[in-house]
Amino acid sequence: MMLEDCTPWPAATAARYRREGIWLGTDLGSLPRAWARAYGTDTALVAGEQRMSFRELADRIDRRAAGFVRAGVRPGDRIVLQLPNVPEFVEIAFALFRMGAKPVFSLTSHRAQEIRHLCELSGAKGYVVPGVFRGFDHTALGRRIAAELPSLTKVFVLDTDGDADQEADGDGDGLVVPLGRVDAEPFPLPGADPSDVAFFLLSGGTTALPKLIPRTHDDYAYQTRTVAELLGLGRDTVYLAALPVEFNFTWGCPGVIGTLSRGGTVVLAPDPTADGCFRLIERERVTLTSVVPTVARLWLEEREWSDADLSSLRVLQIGGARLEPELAARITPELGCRLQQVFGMAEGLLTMSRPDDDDHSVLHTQGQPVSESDEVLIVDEHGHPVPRGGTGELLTRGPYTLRGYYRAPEHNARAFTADGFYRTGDVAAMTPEGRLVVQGRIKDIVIRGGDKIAAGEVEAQLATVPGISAAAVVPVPDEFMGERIYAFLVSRGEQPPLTVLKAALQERGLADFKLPDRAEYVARLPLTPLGKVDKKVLAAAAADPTAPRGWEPS
Ligand code: OOB
Repeated sequence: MMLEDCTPWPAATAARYRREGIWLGTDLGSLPRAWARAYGTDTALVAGEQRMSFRELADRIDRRAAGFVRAGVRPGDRIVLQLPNVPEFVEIAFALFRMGAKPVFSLTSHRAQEIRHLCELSGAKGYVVPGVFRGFDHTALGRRIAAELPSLTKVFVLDTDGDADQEADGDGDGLVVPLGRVDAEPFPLPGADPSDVAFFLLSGGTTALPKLIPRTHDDYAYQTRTVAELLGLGRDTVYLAALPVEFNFTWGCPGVIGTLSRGGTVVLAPDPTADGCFRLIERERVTLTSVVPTVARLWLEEREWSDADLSSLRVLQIGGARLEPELAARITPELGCRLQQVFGMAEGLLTMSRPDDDDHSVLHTQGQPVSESDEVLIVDEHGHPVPRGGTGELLTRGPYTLRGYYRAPEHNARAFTADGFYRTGDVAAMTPEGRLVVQGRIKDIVIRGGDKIAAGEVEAQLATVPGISAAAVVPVPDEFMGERIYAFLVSRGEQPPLTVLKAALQERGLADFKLPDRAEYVARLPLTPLGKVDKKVLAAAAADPTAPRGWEPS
């Protein structure tokens, strides 16, 4: 049974996935104990000077699961999880799986706008924060949101300096709980239903507000197992989590879960900067890691200056945004490892090049779907499949692709076909050998250095700034970030400059990575014959700021 307000797979499809051994009835929360039995004192996690064995990890997870129950968290409760790449992220995510609560994976860069929305939409009972992180006080934000949302009754804090301890010592309302106290003698827990939601990922979003993607135990266990197998992971695998762990790419493609499942070691990097990651690759003899193209470019630049020993690195996975073939071609000669292109989405479908693919396919395609049960269609604007080799929108369904966003019936009616295919909003073609070539998008988002920004979300915020009467946001190509955020604005009176606009959006609590990189005032926005803002015209104009604005009154 799936949590309410989710869309389950049709019963016959689910039965087939079980019969065919795709869904094995695995409860993610039970994995760490099984790993501890198989891999015992081998190293599971490395973070800074800290090293944790599989047994230690499983013990900590059991204690934290019991601790959450003691703190009043119940099976089915949603808990927004916002932690950086620290061992506690892994402990807490698995402790929540173990006791049946459902973490909602948030980015550490999320601020008031995003967190309030996530807490409200998910009806979260708890919010797990790092305390003060990179100068931002997440605990204070938690207090503010709890004051607005009665459903939020616990803010769990990693860094217990000050605030949390004070309150735990007596005078508070029990809202703020140090994570150090989420620790109790383990007791038997029933375990979760494998067909139920294990956690929520965030969608890259095409709508003004981010959507929640329910991922079930069965579907995610299948995804991680399949990708780990495809890459031939084993006990000698050392995976570097360079990107944030809450990113689906890092968490399970094969990432953290795939590596641990095969008895490998996960090294948590605090951030993806080249210098730090190169030192970790050398020190820990890292064999596999995954980055977005912008990070890959930084690493190549740093490589020219660095004498770090990267010889242990066998495969660099690159995905999350379009990888320029020129950049792809530099990976093996300059970093000395194989390149694996990954096209993926939090919603499910993953395509990857295979270890034995020829060089040309590795450089120029995004590979094949990871599962034989992935169904992929390329359709024209009427929804009809195009002939092989033709370009169109990519549609997909399969054993680890969602059937509906959480609590979003209206959006779901548009985002899925009647027979359950998810409309990815990506434009792609299929080679005769069945490899995907991603060519563009029809969805209204900007992909800035791998971060996904829904144009509608930024537009809605800009429209609330005094002086602004209309706003349209489009991507503009950028050599370094892939794309940047370009805002066209209409103003009746004053025209606040970019710095003022950015400050206003920050003040409203929008995450920094969504702030426009450039703003241009125009007399009006161009419209399509149907009266919608013509984003094609705007994107072309953004790419060439000196070209005449043809739609403008002369
Ligand atoms: C990954 O997941 P999301 O959910 O942050 O973003 C998904 C979207 C895709 O629909 C596509 O528009 C874009 O990101 N994308 C790519 C790409 N990989 C993702 N566009 C062009 N080339 C690629 N290789 O980004 C994600 C999830 C799991 C693994 C890897 C990436």
